[in-house]
Amino acid sequence: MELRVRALETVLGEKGYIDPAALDVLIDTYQTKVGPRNGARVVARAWVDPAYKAWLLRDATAAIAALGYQGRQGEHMVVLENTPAQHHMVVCTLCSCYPWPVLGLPPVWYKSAPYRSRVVRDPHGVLAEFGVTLPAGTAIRVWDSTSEVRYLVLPMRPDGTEALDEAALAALVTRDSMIGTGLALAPRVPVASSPR
Ligand SMILES: [Co+2]
Repeated sequence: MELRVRALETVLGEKGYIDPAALDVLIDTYQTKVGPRNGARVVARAWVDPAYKAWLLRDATAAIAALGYQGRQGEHMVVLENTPAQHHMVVCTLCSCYPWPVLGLPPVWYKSAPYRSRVVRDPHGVLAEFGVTLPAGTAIRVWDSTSEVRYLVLPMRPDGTEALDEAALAALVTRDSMIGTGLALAPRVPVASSPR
């Protein structure tokens, strides 16, 4: 595959259809600038700022763009808020539609046929395979991405994070927690505080 891509790139370059410098910029963008850290910053902001969260749930595309994240595959964003009663999971049953500006490129399993077919039929089972068990009263809703609408899950803020600032909160937000196949991480608490 790598050789075929290289051959194709060479041919397209020689014919003048692509600019190798532009290609380098694109590759660098997706390797270093676009990724799940962007989405994590969006989630952390929503956790600390109720007005931002309301905006995010009302008009995700604009609220996310306000933090500087926009572009291809993120033109029409919808944010789904997880609550104790409702857990959201995202899939693209047709192919691999995914919100690039906030999550980067999709993981291999997201594109795999087993995930795409099974998460619809058995979301609890798929979630268990990711090591996540939800409380009995939590319903799961699965959202199918389309070529137009891309979803970002707003995971629940973990308990014991009241003292954390936005950057520390963002570090708890995993890629999977924003797809719905994971939860935000619990904060690392000090083992014991020293006597005063
Ligand atoms: Co797709």
